[in-house]
Amino acid sequence: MTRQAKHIFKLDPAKEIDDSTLKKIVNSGTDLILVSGTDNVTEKNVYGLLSRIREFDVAAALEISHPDAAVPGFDHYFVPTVINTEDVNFTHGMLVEALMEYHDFIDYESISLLPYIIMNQECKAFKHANCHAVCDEEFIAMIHMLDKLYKMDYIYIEYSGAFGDRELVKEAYEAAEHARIVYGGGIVSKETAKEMDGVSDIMVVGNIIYDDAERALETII
Ligand code: 1GP
Repeated sequence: MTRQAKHIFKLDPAKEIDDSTLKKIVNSGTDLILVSGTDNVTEKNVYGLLSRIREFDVAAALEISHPDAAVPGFDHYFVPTVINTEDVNFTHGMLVEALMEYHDFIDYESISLLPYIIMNQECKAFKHANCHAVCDEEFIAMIHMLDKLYKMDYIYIEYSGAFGDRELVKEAYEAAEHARIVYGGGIVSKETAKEMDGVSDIMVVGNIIYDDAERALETII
């Protein structure tokens, strides 16, 4: 289901969204609603958002930032892993800990690992996950590693809050033979969506939903 997706709206359970905006976003024709956030994600606000999304006919996935906020009822689950972190906890440390506790309850068929290369040094996640800046050569090596050695289904190139380096994203897109290239960051209009459309498999749109929902709708091209 999600491997075929082209466009994803990312909703943060800790942010307010009114009913009419939510209705427009979920009925927009997007392929997937991804519920995901960094701060203040709780079982209560994830469940609250899921029940509102479930009033409409759209696929919904949860990115599990903390096992305590893993809520049943989504169509799919993503577990993030950060590739350019300096801290092993963000690659697999927290994940191993979670599996020690929850392995018996997990339906592995409905979970995908989502490896992130976080490129925007100013974004919250870069600092939160103790990332290091990646040069172009290292970036492409990471793409080959994730695609050909780890054989990941997805590689998430994260520029959250900023529009990325299109040429570099294009190199990744051309280098990946198996993984779907997921691009996120600074898609705020039809023009920016069109620019990244030809160089990525899946486009993720976040902040603009909260800043200007009408423009967010234009990103579906
Ligand atoms: C954030 O990649 C997503 O995790 C989307 O980025 O908020 O900049 O659209 P924006």
